[in-house]
Amino acid sequence: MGQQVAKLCGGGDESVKILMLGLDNAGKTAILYRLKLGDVVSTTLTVGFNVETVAIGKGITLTVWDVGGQRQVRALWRHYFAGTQGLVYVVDSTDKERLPEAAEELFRVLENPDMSRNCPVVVIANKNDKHNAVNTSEIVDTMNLHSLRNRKWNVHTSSAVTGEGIGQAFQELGKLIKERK
Ligand SMILES: Nc1nc2c(ncn2[C@@H]2O[C@H](COP(=O)(O)OP(=O)(O)O)[C@@H](O)[C@H]2O)c(=O)[nH]1
Ligand SMILES: [Mg+2]
Repeated sequence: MGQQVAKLCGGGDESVKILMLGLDNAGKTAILYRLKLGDVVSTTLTVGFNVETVAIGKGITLTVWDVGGQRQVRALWRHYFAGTQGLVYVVDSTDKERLPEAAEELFRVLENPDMSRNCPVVVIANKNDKHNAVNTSEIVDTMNLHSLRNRKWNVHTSSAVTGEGIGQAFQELGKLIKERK
């Protein structure tokens, strides 16, 4: 799936930076392994800030970390935001209670001046294999995603357990990145 993602998101001559963020336990690491991209390099820069990075094909990097919690590590975010072409925001769609917190953190990321206004967002409603997963319209409403004006965004369901929906979510991101160019 890695090669497919590389093709979708551009790559080749220019470098493409994609971020995958979300609250802890949303399923980011599981999605990363599902993509079978090769080596996942983990770096802990400071307590509570564990960054995972993988190279997808030529010139494309996918960088992952947990948002939420520790305020002091947010100062480190800006370093990763500059030049980001696509954001994948993973939510646990069975954790209804934390959807408002997930939304708050997403909006905080998008408000950061180092995060380009052009950067499209694909929200992944993960854990869709579970019976108590809420549907995408409930996620859109609860997270108030319609307020994301002037930015390309979309929501896709996925399961990192079955693999369902992950390819489509990255396909959508690739499409939004290309539309923006
Ligand atoms: N049923 C189900 N469990 C999942 C899914 N994705 C992740 N998990 C589980 O949820 C937990 C947190 O996943 P992880 O990838 O570590 O979340 P992260 O903190 O966002 O990196 C783990 O126990 C995973 O096995 C999914 O799509 N379906
Ligand atoms: Mg993780």
